Amino acid sequence: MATQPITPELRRWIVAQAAAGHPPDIVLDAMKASGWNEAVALDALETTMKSRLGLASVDASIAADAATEPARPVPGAGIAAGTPAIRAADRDVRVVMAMTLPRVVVFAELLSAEECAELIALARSRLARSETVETATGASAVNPARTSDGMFFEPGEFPVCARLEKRIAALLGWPLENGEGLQILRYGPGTEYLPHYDYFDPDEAGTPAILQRGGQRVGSIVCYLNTPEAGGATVFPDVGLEVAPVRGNAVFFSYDRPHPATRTLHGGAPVDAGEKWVATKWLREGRFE
Ligand code: PD2
Ligand code: ZN
Repeated sequence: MATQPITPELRRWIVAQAAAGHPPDIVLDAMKASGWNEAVALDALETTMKSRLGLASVDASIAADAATEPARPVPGAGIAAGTPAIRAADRDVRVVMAMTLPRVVVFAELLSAEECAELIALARSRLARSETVETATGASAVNPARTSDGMFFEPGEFPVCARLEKRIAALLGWPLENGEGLQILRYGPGTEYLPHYDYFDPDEAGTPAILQRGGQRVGSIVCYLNTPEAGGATVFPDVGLEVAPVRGNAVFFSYDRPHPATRTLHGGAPVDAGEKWVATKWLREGRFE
């Protein structure tokens, strides 16, 4: 197929048509009417819209489907590797690595060793087999994909929770009120969390009820409370990324729409030896109360 350069003027025109609400087939017809070859016009249209959506490297059909969901503002948008340390309320936090698609940032020293131990001690007596929100019904249920034990703290339930929540809010520039309570998970040897998305599937019947409280999840931060003897990485299979679980560190990822185009499929790899403890905080687009 012949390629034709997409001039800034053409790009602006295509984006303006989309912004005015004209569907892609109408824009394509207009381009053909002004002399464009259909295949070349389609290519220009797709390339422009994907790049506009920040989806330049995802498959065209996935990008088109993703565009049916509006992009939402996300936490931590301005964070880049190379920033030496970020003052997050009461603590300096370092950026170990940052990437754009999926949007993932790894932080070092978000928690002190004492804070990790305190969260584990407070959670231990309240552990039960992990439940996840069933989007089909909106209720909590034991999920066979997740073989860890877990519990939730209420937001601000203990001073250590409140301190970490304030720190995360400052680090990511996201309102404290938009955060769910901290979830603590304990994985034993051989246990894992199979790959999943943290957002609520818009096609599931129970999702509208879940969204009434705070709207969609737009970000997750998984904080490592210990360093397992072996295994237990947080994995992003779409992009072959593995994040090592190191006590006090955290992996943050955001998703501006509830769609696989965000490439935020992720899981907890099996723990090969020892235990793995994490504290996960999910961030909603609105107030979670
Ligand atoms: O423990 C993890 O690495 C992990 C992996 C995937 C935690 C979560 N998801 C989660 O809490 O959502
Ligand atoms: Zn998850």
